Amino acid sequence: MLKFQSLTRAVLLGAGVSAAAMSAARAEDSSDPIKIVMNNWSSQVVLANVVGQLLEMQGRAVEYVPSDTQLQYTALANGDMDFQIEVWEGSQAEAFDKAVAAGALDLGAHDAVTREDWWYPSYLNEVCPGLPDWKALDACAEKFATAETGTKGRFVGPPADWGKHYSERIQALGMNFQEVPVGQAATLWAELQAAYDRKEPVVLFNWTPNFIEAKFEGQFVEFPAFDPACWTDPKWGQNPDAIYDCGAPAKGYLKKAGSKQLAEKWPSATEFLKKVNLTNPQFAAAAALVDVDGLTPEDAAKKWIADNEATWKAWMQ
Ligand code: TMO
Repeated sequence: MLKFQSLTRAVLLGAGVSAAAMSAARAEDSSDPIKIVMNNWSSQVVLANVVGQLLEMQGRAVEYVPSDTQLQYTALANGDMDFQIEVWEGSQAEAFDKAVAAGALDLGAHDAVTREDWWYPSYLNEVCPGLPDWKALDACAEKFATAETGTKGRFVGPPADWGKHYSERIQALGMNFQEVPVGQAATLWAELQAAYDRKEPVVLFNWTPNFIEAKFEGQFVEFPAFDPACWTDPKWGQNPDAIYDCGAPAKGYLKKAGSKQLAEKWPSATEFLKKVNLTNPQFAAAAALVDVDGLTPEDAAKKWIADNEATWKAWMQ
């Protein structure tokens, strides 16, 4: 512990952060632990640990709290949890907006640009002519059929708590597909790997930034372009009686969120957390440390901190 603290001090002094400035900043803040939300995909878990370890280096207390992707926003609005490093527009915008209206904090956007949607390996471009258009995929549905889905194509969907509306989309667009959700992210990648090795049809939920792009060649399916009205106004889009008849945002934001009490109890930590800002390659690299290299989230965070010193030093100024 002593060794860790003196190491920490050396790192911060090396980062050009004076010891006096650090303790003055901490003095304003509560000594209660800042509760950091943990979800169930790799970049989020690693970067939650990165932020937690950086806060600890500054002498602050943190606690990691696992949470459901949608329910976390009620917890942030209530002050039961304090910080979320990854707010994805494509899956969480609705729940996030409600939380902000109820008092949670929008702590700003990362530089990263995101997309979350149906995705397939590029070798299928020859199997289903017209891809990546969704109509071409739909016309090719029977190639994706399994015993489980009968004559319908199987779409390997995300875990239920990720806030997607794919069964509704299938219905709204009248597609000949059925969503089969996985229980956890690792199953998505196992399904992809198994099909990829045999060049078999597979269409699954994926997102960017992710480690996938460094390992597999593939593309997102192009659905009718997203418009916010698609999520709220049935009349919008090609199905006049249904919402969700569109794709997810193709250039979605990735934001950070805080509780209201974050700014009240830890004003100086809040200033630091507002400065946290990551790029697409940095998110992808965080995921790869777990999904490719097999590190634990804690060790992945240590490695990420070692590999990205210039980035986090800038947040500490
Ligand atoms: C929120 N996620 C990155 C899993 O789509």
